Amino acid sequence: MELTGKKILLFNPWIYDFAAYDFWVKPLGLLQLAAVLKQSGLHIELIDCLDRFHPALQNLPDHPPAKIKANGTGKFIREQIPKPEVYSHIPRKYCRYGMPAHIVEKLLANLSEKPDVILLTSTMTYWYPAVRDAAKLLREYFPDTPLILGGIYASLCPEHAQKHIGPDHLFTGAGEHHIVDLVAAVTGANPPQQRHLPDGAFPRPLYDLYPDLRSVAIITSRGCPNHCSFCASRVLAPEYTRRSAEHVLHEIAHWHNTRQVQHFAFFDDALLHKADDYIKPLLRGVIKQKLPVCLHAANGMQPRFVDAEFADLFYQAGGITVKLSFETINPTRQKSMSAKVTCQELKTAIENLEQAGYKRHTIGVYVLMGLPDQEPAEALDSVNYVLDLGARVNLASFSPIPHTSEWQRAIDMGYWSPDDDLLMTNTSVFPIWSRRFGYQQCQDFVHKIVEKNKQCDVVVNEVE
Ligand code: B12
Ligand code: SF4
Repeated sequence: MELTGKKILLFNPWIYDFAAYDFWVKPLGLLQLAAVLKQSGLHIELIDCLDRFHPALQNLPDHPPAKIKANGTGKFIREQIPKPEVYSHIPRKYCRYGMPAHIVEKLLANLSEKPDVILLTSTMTYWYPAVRDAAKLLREYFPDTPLILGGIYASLCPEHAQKHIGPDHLFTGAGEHHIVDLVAAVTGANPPQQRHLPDGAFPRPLYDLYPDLRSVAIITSRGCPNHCSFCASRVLAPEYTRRSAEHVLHEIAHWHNTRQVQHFAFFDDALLHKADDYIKPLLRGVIKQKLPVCLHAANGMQPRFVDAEFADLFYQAGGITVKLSFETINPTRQKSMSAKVTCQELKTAIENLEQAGYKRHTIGVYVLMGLPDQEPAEALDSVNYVLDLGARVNLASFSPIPHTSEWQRAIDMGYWSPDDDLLMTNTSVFPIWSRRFGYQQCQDFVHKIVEKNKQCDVVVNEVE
């Protein structure tokens, strides 16, 4: 049986959380897989529950059309849903963010053809109930269609995902080089002899699947050369690989020229790695082609590499969102946790950005709160250091991600158990500190910081 012509449904589930906000979010993994499958002649349909601009959402009686801020971000539609038992002590609304369920059902019912395979993705570990509900709904509509689950949650916690989601097949890790064979295997079709994706290559995500495309998420690499104790990057991608800067420049120009996309958000773990050979030539290309785009560094950039030249190029190329990784003022922890930044390096990076034309208060700096052996005073001192530099604080609450060394430390210190519900890895519930100090004390701490300076964004709350 031929693989060509098989029908694939890609499904990106909702977010279930206390808060969520659309920071240019796109299911990049699924879109990369879609590109590979399309090259092999398969027919692709996408239901992205987080697509705020889907035509099916534009004339809803209960919800006004999606608004887009000048920086390309915006609010999701949300509906309150019952709070899981483990969250009963959290005095906040728990919601489904994204397309209302009845719209998703309508899209499923109106699919042009019954799919031969469904590819379901997953992101944060603590969003698994949304993945479970998506799988249940997909099973109702297509009980005989094989359901394959992949993505970040599935890769970090495969046993949990197999038990709670119950897919027909569970896939861990990067999928580009395996997806065609996997789809062939589950449909009983012959795998193609020709491979369209050379080893190590990155497919260009298939954004063609969006009827109304307002922003594009870009990833230039997989993995990270650093090894921070709280991060799962190495677990997800043990090796660091990157596509060519020309390929990325072409992608930006293509979406701008063909779909008038203005906002491009980099999702890289380490965007400034080998900046002289990579991001700087890329930015020069954007400037040379006079592409009137807005660039967003969605994840924290390493201050050490924000030299005067990079700052200048990013500014000239349309760099709007600048986020820097700092995490803590504590020099011992800086060394033991990542060795990727010092206080002086942050100061110099901010000076370089200011010289390039950025106002200090527009520069976001990530400060981490809630590590197992961290006292609130350390987080407060870190916040004060950033505010004294005139920059904005992005207060990020720690999530104990399975298999990371900080997760192990939390277990060793008695604040965490491998049997704890993954819902408790949610940053909004202050996984470790709420056990040490109580949830309300953590909230008060956050509010104190917000009150101290309105320039301070709280990542756990800003997504309200
Ligand atoms: C971009 C990014 C963000 C963006 C967008 C997040 C989003 N909602 O999508 C922003 C900057 C907003 C963000 C924020 C945060 N993030 Co973040 N983020 C990432 C990052 C760097 C990349 C994700 C990505 O797009 N990867 C690129 C695609 C191509 O890879 P992929 O999705 O894995 O897909 C591949 C495979 O998984 C597989 N695949 C995927 N789906 C499927 C399906 C099938 C069927 C198959 C077969 C295969 C398959 O094939 C794909 C191609 O190879 C990851 C780290 C990482 N390296 O993955 C962290 C990560 C997901 N984030 C993390 C965290 C902690 C956060 C924050 C909570 C930080 C904080 N403390 O405030 C916040 C809050 C998040 C929120 N409320 O949305 C953690 C996860 C935590 C957890 N417990 O799950 C990660 C893993 C980083 C880390 N610290 O280790 N994040
Ligand atoms: S630099 Fe960022 S992505 Fe890399 S290991 Fe550290 S936290 Fe993770």
